Amino acid sequence: MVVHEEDPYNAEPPRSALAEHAITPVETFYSRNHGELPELDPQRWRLQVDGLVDEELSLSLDELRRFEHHEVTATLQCAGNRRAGLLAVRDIPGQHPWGDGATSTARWVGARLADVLAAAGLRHDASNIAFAAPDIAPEATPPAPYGGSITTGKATSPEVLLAWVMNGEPLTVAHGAPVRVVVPGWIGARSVKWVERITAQHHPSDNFFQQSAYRLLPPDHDDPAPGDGVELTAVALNSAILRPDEGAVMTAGPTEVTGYAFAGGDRDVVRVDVSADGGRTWHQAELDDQLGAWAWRFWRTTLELRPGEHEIVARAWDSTAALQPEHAASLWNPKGYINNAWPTVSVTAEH
Ligand code: MTE
Ligand code: MO
Repeated sequence: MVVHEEDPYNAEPPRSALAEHAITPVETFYSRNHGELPELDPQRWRLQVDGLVDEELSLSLDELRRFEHHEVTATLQCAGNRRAGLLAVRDIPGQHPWGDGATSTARWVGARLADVLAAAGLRHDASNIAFAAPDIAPEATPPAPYGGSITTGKATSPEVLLAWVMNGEPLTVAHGAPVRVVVPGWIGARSVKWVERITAQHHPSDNFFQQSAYRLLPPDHDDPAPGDGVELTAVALNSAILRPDEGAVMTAGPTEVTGYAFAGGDRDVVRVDVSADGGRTWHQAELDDQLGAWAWRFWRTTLELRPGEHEIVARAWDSTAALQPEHAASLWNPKGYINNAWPTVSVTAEH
């Protein structure tokens, strides 16, 4: 793993490791933590459900597991994925320089959040569902527990889970044991780990990570106040080249190029183009089989590389016919979120 910080642990797999499996093994799955990992005792863990509900619930792990089990294959993608490409445009002090690996895909099993909310008698006037966790984030001012919220519309969609299984194994501590929220298609920040409380309310969460972090600010916004900018929800259309790696030196001739593309929200990736000449001419890549509506799509193509230097570029299109933006400079923002510019790698082909 490429470790950006040991404590709290923040790490991403190198491109070559991510490329190996469309379902990312747990040891390879990126880790994004804002505070020290809490070690919760599953026997004593309780999930409180409160706010705009007819009946407050306090569920043990066994009680949660009595709800119907559902499996969803979902990609998580941090809003800071590919931030390194924004740092190359203009520095962003104090933020991890994530490469293309702050995203991974797993098979999650859990109860539907919708079923738990229905059991509590969710009231019709609740517009947002907030999640609270016990880990304390020093970057909040003052230091505060992690949390966030999603709209009730998303929270009651069938893909949103309270998950306790990841790739067939109980969740590990780093990924949120005993139970985390999984919000497919939305930025990773909303998939709250170690969730302990779910609150139905009239407004988004007041938590630092809803009101101050994970918001898109205009480039000249130097001193943001809570609530400024746009709250990030669905993941933007994005892609990365995983093979060959940046700076690779290979023998000239047919060269396999592979990567991922992810559309976020309820959009799908419908086409990926790859260029060997910096974007002057394009070849359509083949898309691997779909893993489900909420997962990335691996793609591949073979380019004929003549001896010399080549700039390989990719670009994805989604089911709304949207295309990724070309340059990171056009989307630079003060916290370095959603860099979904065309990925490029420079390689050298030798005789
Ligand atoms: N939940 C808690 N309680 N604390 C956190 O720091 N990080 C969030 C989210 N859930 C976080 C959290 C962010 S920003 C992301 S991208 C995902 O978890 C990362 O999930 P992972 O570490 O399992 O990959
Ligand atoms: Mo994130």
